[in-house]
Amino acid sequence: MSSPVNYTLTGNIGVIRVDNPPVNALSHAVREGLLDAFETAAGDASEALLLICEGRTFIAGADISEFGQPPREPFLPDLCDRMEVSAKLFVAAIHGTALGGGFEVALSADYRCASPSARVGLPEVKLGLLPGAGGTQRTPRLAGVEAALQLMTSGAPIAAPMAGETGLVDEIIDGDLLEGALDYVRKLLADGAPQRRTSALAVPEHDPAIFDRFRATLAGKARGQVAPQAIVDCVEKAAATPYEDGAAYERQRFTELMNGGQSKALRHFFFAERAAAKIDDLPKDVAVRPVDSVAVIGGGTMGGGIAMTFANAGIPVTLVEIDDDALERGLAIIDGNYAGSVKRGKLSEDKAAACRALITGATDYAQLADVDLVIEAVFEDPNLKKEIFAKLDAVCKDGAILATNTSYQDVNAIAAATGRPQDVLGLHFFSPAHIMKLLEVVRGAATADDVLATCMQLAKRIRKVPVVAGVCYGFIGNRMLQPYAAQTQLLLLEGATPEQVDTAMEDFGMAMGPLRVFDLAGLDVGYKARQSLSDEQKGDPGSYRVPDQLVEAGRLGQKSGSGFYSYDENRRPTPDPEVHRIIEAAAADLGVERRTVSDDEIVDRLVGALVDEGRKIVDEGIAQRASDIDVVYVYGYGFPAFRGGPMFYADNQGTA
Ligand code: 3H9
Repeated sequence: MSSPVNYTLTGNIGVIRVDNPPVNALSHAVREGLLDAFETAAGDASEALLLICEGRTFIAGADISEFGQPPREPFLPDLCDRMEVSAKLFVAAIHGTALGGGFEVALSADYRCASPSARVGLPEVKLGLLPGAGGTQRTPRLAGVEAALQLMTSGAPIAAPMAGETGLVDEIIDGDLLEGALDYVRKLLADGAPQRRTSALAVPEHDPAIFDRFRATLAGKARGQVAPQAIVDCVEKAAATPYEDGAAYERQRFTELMNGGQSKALRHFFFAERAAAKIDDLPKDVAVRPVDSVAVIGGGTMGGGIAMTFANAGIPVTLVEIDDDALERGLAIIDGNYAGSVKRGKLSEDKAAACRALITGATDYAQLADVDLVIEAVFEDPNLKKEIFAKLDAVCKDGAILATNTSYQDVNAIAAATGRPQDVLGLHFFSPAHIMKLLEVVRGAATADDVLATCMQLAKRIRKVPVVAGVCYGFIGNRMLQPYAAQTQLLLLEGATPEQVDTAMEDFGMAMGPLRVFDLAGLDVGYKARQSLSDEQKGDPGSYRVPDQLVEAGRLGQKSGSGFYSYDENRRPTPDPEVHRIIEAAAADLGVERRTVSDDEIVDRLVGALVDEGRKIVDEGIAQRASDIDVVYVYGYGFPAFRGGPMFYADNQGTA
């Protein structure tokens, strides 16, 4: 088999090319190929070496699919050390993304040049790891302690020009990268540029208190995660000891993390996210429909967020409301959201203005005659939705995709309101829609393959993570929420308090405890939904008695200043004795004897409720695979990624 690494001489420059699609990951064969190239170069006429990659990117990291298997030499840290001591000037030329081990290879070069569009980063923390091939030791030597900590603990890549400012990249090359990089190497040789071993540089001056500052911030921001704290330890070591000692320490901590549960879970999640984008029974060659214009029906919080999502991806959007007043209100919410993004530094003023300019309003369905995709986002009234779809059927062009953002309703019944059910599907966004990454793509019984394929591809364009769901009440995520919510209420009756349940779940890693979530969403939403259900449909009275009584007492959640908690003007919750009394009275009334409930029981029963429903969802074919459920819960419901999602978590608890 031919090597994925090729070495040729171009004049006096030895050019090493890595060609290992799709992302040039550092598989065993690539590591061997790189070592061979360096050995060959050591004995030939080359005066300098240039490392460059074929395809869409520079090396995007170690090969994650090899993790967990017996390691095979050459090991990456040794390879980086070997490359760094090359007797010949060594330059890396970066395009696409130089990530993780890939960027660590580049850090072992004497100099780095990059295309202006390239990005560099050390995202290992997102896999529950730390940069394990010298990255924690070399990065602070080049960029300083603070920039290094920022880069590695966030895992977010930075643009090459910014990397240039921090000293991680030496030269930005416009135009053809190979030609430009060869010229750069020739210039370095002509100038007599010295070899510059990153590991031999001193770590720049810094405030020693910075390490504890990062530790404290990360204890909040990355609650419960071990890798970010280990990264801080390694950088502190880099600042305090010679490179060799720091590198040995990094190796030890990397191995600990690699063998730990959090990294296993996060690696599972990495592949789960990518598997979710694949639809098993869809032919590979389905041609997708062009989507160059979108309409959103309904300018409420959800519709506005959806409109922003498309505009932010450069796709023009028409926002449709019933009259001018409603339209004005909808557009004003969008204006407010963009102003907020600018204020928080998430968007530049120019970018926000350009995105906002892509959103126009309409009150007349006739204006939707030419759009490629319509997303209905009005409130959950099945008859209204059907009416809207019948109207869309009458005005939209042939081939337009008609989607509903319903959270619960029957997508097949909505599709049946049109004469083209093959063009109809659900696109279920999560609130706030312009921020949350999850998109449930609900496949109706008649949804055409190309409609589905188009929406899966479109999801990536609008930077969402799509998961396919079949039609059932609540699809994947909200269907699982029902037994979770019911179990939460039973725990309260049996003896837990709202604050105990929330704290136990937040300590487990949930972004927010269930009762705080219910208060945020508004307790009246569920209350209203329950009014149309029979007693049998409502299920165990214990699962809704307390929330019903809270609503009847005017406690609707955050918006009314009280729900399961009392809220101050900054919406900060405090436990409320009145709620405890309501719970105790409901328990007495239902004949439930209260007892001490442990935190472990809370976690077991709540996660267990999710998993049990998740299993049914997979068995019924509503989800394609268990790992899709993990993706839904992490991206849509704040389940901790470092536990891999509910299904992975359950798999790792043993059969019992
Ligand atoms: C590391 O480097 C540790 C070292 O510090 C120390 C070692 C001792 N390995 O995401 P995409 C696959 S840790 C194996 O859809 P995009 C991916 O599964 C690593 N496979 O493309 C998918 O396969 P499939 C640090 C990988 O264009 C296909 O490539 N590096 C790897 O949207 C396309 O991926 C990272 O964490 C890999 N490293 O995004 C970077 N990367 O088609 C992880 C990708 O069968 N990668 N695949 O589903 C990424 O962030 C994105 O893939 C990237 C491209 C931005 C590069």
